[in-house]
Amino acid sequence: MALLEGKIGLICGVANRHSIAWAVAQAWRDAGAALVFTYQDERHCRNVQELLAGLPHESVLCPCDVTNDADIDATYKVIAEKYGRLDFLLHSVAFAPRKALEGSFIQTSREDFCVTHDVSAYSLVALSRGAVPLMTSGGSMLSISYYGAEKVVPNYNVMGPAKASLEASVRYLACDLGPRNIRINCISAGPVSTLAARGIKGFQDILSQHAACAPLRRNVKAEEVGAAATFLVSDAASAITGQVLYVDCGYNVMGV
Ligand code: 0WE
Repeated sequence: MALLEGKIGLICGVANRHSIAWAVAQAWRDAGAALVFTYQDERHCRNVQELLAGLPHESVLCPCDVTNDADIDATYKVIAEKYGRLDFLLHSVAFAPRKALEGSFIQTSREDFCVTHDVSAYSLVALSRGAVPLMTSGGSMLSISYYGAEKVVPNYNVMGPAKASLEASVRYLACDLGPRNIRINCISAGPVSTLAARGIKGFQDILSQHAACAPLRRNVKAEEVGAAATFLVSDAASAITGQVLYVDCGYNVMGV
């Protein structure tokens, strides 16, 4: 039997076929899960619809701006009505205003700091709280982080503190959710060439530097994040919660 056969997963954060969320969705689907997808706004709706058209089974699609509590409630209402329960949640959402990802961190405005933390970190707290009533027989949640949470990566700027907040939130959520047999972890992924990443000045240099320095001497493939995501939500990881799992070709262990 496939690893996730008969399970139901919610995927937040697919923008297009390059998204890490899409790689995770394909891995979970291949492992037998039924999936519900959210999309950010009308601009992303068509993209996600087109991707889902290529899937063998019908998937549910809900609009959900993660900064809007009513959208989050509506998403869980759809899941409650269609399936009556939920087994997994993927949070693969981040945003910082472009101008905050250039120049120096010290120049970050209050507004840009708040928006970045709201979209990239608080949204995990809101989404996980909404999922709890549906995870009646335990469950597993997963978010995606990056090394900039713990070390300074030039231009990652306010996203660094936001990912640090995300990782700390995973630990605090693990404590709150553990008694219900709900696990939550995150994957710290090496740089992947997604829509969000391509918009960044010097991203190609980041990719080459990563490949040159990582022990495996290459970059991470989105499918490798998907494979680790499948492991983390499966019963094979039943005693793992509150963790950051590095899927980065070993980059984080290097000193120089
Ligand atoms: O978390 C990320 C990307 C996050 C991101 C990217 C953008 C680009 C376009 C958040 N918000 C925006 N807003 C935009 O307007 N990564 C791990 C990829 C990434 O982003 C970087 C990196 C890496 C790696 C930004 C600067 C330096 C390195």
